[in-house]
Amino acid sequence: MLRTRFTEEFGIEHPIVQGGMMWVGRAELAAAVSNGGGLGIITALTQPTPEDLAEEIERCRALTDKPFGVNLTLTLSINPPPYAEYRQVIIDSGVKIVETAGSDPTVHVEHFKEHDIKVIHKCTSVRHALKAQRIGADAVSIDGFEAAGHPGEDDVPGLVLIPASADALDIPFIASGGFADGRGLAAALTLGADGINMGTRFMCTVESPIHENIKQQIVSASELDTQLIFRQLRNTMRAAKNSVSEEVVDILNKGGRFKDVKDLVAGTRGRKVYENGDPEAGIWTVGVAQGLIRDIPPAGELVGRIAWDAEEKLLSLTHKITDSVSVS
Ligand code: FMN
Repeated sequence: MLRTRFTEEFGIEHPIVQGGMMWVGRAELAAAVSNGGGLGIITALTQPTPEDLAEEIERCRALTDKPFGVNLTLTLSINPPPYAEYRQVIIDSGVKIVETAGSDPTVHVEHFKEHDIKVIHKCTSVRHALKAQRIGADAVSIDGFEAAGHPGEDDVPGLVLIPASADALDIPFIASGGFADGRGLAAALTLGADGINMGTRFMCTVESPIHENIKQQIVSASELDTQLIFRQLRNTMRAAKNSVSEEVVDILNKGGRFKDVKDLVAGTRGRKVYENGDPEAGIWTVGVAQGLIRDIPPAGELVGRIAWDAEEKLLSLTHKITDSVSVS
C-alpha cells in the first residue's frame, strides 16, 4: 500500500484524486473513485443552483460511504455565481473535504476551516501554492503545464514544478497535469509529491457522464491533439484541438478580442460536446495525458490499477538498483 501524508490526512486508501471537472464531476464518477479508494470530487458549479448541489451531494452520499469532496472553482466574472450560497450548502451538507481552484480563495478557506473542512487548493505555481499554505489550506494540488483546463501562464511542466514544490512547501501536495497511469504516480512520488490528481484520465471511465463518442475520441487521440487558447488574454486554457479551437486561436492571433470569440467559446456549446458526442460542437477541455489513454475502465478499477502499478514500478526499480549494486 502506498501511504503518504495525503492518504493519512485525508483518510483515503490510495494517493489518487479525481479533480473538479465542469460537466463531468457528478455524483456517479466521484462515488466510483471514492469506492475504489481514491478521492472523488463533485464539481459544484456543474449544478445550476446551490439547491441542486445539495441534492447532488446527497446522491453521492447514497452511492458511497467513503470520503468524497466538492470542488468550488472561483472565477472572476461580471456575473459571478452565488459563491457564498454554494459554500454554505457545502458546509451544511457535512462534506469534510473541499477543493478550491481559481482566484483568491481566502474568504472561502476561512469559512471552511471554521467548520473543520479540509481544503485542498488547486493552483499552477509554487508562489500560489505558498500563498495557499499561508492562508491555511491543508494541502495543495499543483497543475503543471500539461494539465487540461487552466494551466496558468508560467508554462512549467511537472518535471520541474513537482520537485520545486516539494522544496518549498511544508503541507502535503499532490501533483496534477499529465498523469494517467502507475508510472506517473511512481514518478510523482519520487519527485516529492504526496499523490496525484487527474482529470483527463477520469473522463475516460465507465462512470464518467460524457458521451461514448468523446471517450472513444480521447482513446484514439494522441498527446499532440490539444490546443492552448486564450494565450493572448493571459487566461490560457488547454482544450481539445478541433475546428472551433483553431478558429479561436486564429481570430485572437489576428488581433481579435474576447467579444469576437465569445459565441465560439460559450460553455453551452462545450456542454453539448459531452451530451451529444460531437467533438466539433464547441470548446471542450482535455489534457495531453490523452496520449496515454487506451481504454475505458470502471473508475474504481482504474484507481486500484494505478496504485498497484505504481507500487510494482517502485519495488521493481528498488530491486533493479539493489541487484546492480550487489553485482558490481
Ligand atoms: N478544474 C477546476 O478546478 N474546475 C473545473 O471546473 C475544471 N473543469 C475541468 C473539466 C474537464 C473536462 C477537465 C479534463 C479538467 C477540468 N479541470 C477543472 C481541471 C482538473 O481538475 C485537473 O486539474 C486537470 O484535469 C489535471 O490535468 P490532467 O487532465 O492532465 O489530469
